[in-house]
Amino acid sequence: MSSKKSVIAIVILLVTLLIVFAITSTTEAPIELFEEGEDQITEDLTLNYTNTGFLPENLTISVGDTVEFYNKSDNLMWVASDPHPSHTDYPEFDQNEPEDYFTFTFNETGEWAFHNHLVPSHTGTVKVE
Ligand SMILES: [Cu+2]
Repeated sequence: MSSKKSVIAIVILLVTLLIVFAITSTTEAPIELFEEGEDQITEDLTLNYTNTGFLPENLTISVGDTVEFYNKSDNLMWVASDPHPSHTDYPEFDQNEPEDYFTFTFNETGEWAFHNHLVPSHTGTVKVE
């Protein structure tokens, strides 16, 4: 009788451990994904061009980071560094033609003001630290 009871006790203990493990693993998994997920990193290095301008208007990144520009507006997007129209502040930081997607890796530290070459009043700044 007592051995049957200890078997039951062990089974209950194992089931309890399984439940605890299941709960901890399901609550920990999303947190881990949120902290290490690529989506969040990508989001920080993304600039969306909208009908009212660039969002966010100012972005701070680390040297060597790649920023992605997405055209979500009804206008054409041609990202280029200031000043308009010569783009001499950071000549490489120039899309050179209108495209709905532009990606640029910032290898120079500084505060780089830019604009949409086709709508120069739409401006932004990428601060590279
Ligand atoms: Cu320009």
